[in-house]
Amino acid sequence: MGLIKFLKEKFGKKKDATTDKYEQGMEKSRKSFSSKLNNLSHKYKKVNQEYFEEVEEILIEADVGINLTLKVIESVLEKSKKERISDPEEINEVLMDELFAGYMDKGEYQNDLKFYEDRPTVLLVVGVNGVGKTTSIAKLAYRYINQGKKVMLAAADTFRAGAKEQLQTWANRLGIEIVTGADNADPASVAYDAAYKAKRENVDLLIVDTAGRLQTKNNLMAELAKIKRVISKEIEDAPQDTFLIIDATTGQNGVVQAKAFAEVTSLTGVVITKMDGTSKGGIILAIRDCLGVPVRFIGLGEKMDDLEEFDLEKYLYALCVGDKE
Ligand SMILES: Nc1nc2c(ncn2[C@@H]2O[C@H](COP(=O)(O)OP(=O)(O)OP(=O)(O)O)[C@@H](O)[C@H]2O)c(=O)[nH]1
Ligand SMILES: [Mg+2]
Repeated sequence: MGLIKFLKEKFGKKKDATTDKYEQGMEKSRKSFSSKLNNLSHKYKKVNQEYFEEVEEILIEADVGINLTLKVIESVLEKSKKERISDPEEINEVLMDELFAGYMDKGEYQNDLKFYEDRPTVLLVVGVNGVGKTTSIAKLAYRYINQGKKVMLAAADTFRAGAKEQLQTWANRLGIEIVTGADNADPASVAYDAAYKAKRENVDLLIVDTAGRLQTKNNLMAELAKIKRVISKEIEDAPQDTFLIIDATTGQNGVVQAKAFAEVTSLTGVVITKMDGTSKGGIILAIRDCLGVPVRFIGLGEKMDDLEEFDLEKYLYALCVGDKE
């Protein structure tokens, strides 16, 4: 059974709350992507060179990225020849299979954070300004508070005016502790204080916000390395995770940012925000293809509970199949 059929069977009949959220949040992407593919399969009776060229265009327009697009088209072409498939709808099934395989081939992944009995989990959050860093930190904190975890925040972005206050507001709203420093203080000193405190107060999760000044690559690299070093002095193996926040509406620019950050520090995951605000939902596949790093969570709206653990099947369902108009 092809992937589209499988997804229809799995999610089409009885939908859980998260599938519903994916469907609603990705409405713009779906309208653009799946309606274009559908139109194409009505336009052509049999696939030919032009058909594949049009599919290529659709994938690129959806921000799947040129590399992955070319790879996927090549495998679809190969399969269509080998298995003598000429029906456009069947070809679209093969296309979906290839997109799915392209993500999975990059290796095993677990999206949810891991917690430890004997020490806090520390999550370092990086990303340029305006991408939804603060909101995503608040959403992640909210998620784990609801799971009964003790969460603490650290405002290690001491550079940008107002960053501390913004995070403080969220900490107050969520009723959790936050560690801050003076304006322009060494971010590593804030991170160290927070790690020290988190360990002694038996915190389950410490989320550290950082300044994302990509324009000074070497400084950023040194700053993040120092933050990681001081945290690991207090807490073994910490930070266990480093998430990069990427705004889906920035398209290929987001992919460029991701590459740049991957050069300055090792990332364990990406959070894609504002998926609800773009019609180019393919960026998730492009990021995974370029970095190999999994997309761990996606932002599907502005509300606190509009952050979902990334699920490849639900994502592809919402992108290509879902029936919500
Ligand atoms: N629709 C939508 N809006 C989002 C999402 N995530 C964040 N936003 C909005 O994006 C805007 C910027 O979010 P912030 O969290 O302040 O971004 P930031 O990266 O912390 O920004 P600076 O601290 O100013 O650099 C806010 O208006 C958020 O409500 C999302 O998943 N969907
Ligand atoms: Mg912010």
